Amino acid sequence: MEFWFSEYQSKNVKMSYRIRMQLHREKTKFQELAVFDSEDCGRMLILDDVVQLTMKDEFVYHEMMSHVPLFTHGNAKKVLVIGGGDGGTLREILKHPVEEAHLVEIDEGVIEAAKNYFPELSVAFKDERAKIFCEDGIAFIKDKKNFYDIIIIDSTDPIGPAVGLFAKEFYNNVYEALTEDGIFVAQTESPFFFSELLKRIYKDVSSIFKYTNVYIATIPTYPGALWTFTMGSKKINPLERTVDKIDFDTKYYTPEIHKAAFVLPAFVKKII
Ligand code: AG3
Repeated sequence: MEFWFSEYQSKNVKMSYRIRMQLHREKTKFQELAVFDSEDCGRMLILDDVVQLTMKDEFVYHEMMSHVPLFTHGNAKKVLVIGGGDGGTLREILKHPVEEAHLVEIDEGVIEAAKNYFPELSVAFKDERAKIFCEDGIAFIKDKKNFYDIIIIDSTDPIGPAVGLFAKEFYNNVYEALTEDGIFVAQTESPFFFSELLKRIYKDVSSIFKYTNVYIATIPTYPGALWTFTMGSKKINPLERTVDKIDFDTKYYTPEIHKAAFVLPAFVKKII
């Protein structure tokens, strides 16, 4: 008997995974959550039928979400992740000598699933520099002023509870919560399937931050495979920063990749 899981990558494109076993399924307070063990991609976390991560390629996304802003900043002490309840982004942040890494995840179910099924990611929760808040990130950030060096928005797609994390008003609050040389990064979807969204975000972020840059990575299990991250920086020009060396292990990120990631294909440049 064959058991397949499919995600609609767009209205007319599906990506399917052959599943070995369903490990968990529940309706949390906010969404439907599933953990599958798949043949070729290993364990996968699914929220509302959308693949959030697979063990095969999670390193690309989590390394690029974290190391690009952290090395661009160069001296981050306080870092905030909004979303990212699986712990993958936090794990990468904690490879840097930060003092505090806060994570605000709205859905406790995601944190529990990570603890039970993704120990390689949720290992980050045990670090004494990590502090986990089960709250709405939009409300959490409103009263924070001039506090975080880096803010990373590790959200789901802009549907359901994540819609507000793609709004201009939220980016304004992120700006206020950052220190004077602070940097923020958000995952901003595929330029193939979500070009309008990317365009709008770029416009909103540029109207708030001194520097706005998009960078890219290849993530085979996300729609379009080519994925964008949008960075807003208050003072540091990301394109003037070079990274000489890194003193921990990575699987995707290197100093060369850091530089190359800001080089955009012509059609992406045209979108933004
Ligand atoms: N954040 C979700 C990325 C969006 C995936 N979209 C999709 N498959 N349609 C990932 C959370 C991992 N920390």
